[in-house]
Amino acid sequence: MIDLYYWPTPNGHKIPIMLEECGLPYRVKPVNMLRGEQFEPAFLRINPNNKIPAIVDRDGPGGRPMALFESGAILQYLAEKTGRFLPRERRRRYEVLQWLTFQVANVGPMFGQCGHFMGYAPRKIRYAIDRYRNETLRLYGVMDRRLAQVEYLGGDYSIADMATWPWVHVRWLHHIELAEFPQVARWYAAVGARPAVQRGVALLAQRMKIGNPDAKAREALFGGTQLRQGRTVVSGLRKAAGRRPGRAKARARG
Ligand SMILES: N[C@@H](CCC(=O)N[C@@H](CS)C(=O)NCC(=O)O)C(=O)O
Repeated sequence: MIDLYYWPTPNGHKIPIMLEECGLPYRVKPVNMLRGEQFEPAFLRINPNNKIPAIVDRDGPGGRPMALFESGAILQYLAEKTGRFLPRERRRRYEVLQWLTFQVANVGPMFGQCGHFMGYAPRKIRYAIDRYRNETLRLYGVMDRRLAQVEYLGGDYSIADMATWPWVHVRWLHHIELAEFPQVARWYAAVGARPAVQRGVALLAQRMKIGNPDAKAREALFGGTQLRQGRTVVSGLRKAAGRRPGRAKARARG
């Protein structure tokens, strides 16, 4: 049995999609990140980075429980556990891992910042919007050219597609028109037609509140609770910005 620490967001969706594809038994442990549940000590012991998704595989390696965070690592773990959606042959395996890494290192962070500055930021900052939306458009171009050569990102359908599809699913947040990216549109429809993908993305869908955070959600996601996970608070950063770099660093450490 796998415990899935989850909230219905693009990063969250990846894991139930894979669990459904593999037919692995799992139980959902909702972590309401709009109410700060990602900061509860019990969850921080599973993911010290206070983010969903995370899993605890009760039947981990050696028959002992295994806790895991970071969606890319979880997808790889589940693929190795089941022998599915990640080829064994090294050349094909690394092709998939390369596109999985492309998602976690590029698509997630850039689309995420694009959505943040376009939809969530209290002030609309032109430079930030242009920077992240242009990066988002550039990454759509990369995917479109790749998908003109192959059917799925990693060659055959794989964990790379499961990681990327949920981010294209919320493209309305980034004002993306799929008609401009015909190969991505073809791939998006093919992946979205899979029953396991539909079941995965439907998990807790009624609690999904992307793009419209209330005051409590803003505090949990972007406010003081986040900053208190580190050692420096915003006012400290403001003060430090006026000091010479060496001193500011020393003070932040001290
Ligand atoms: N690199 C991480 C990103 C996870 C992530 O950003 N999760 C977001 C939801 S999409 C989250 O839990 N945010 C809550 C917070 O930052 O406190 C992964 O791929 O698992």
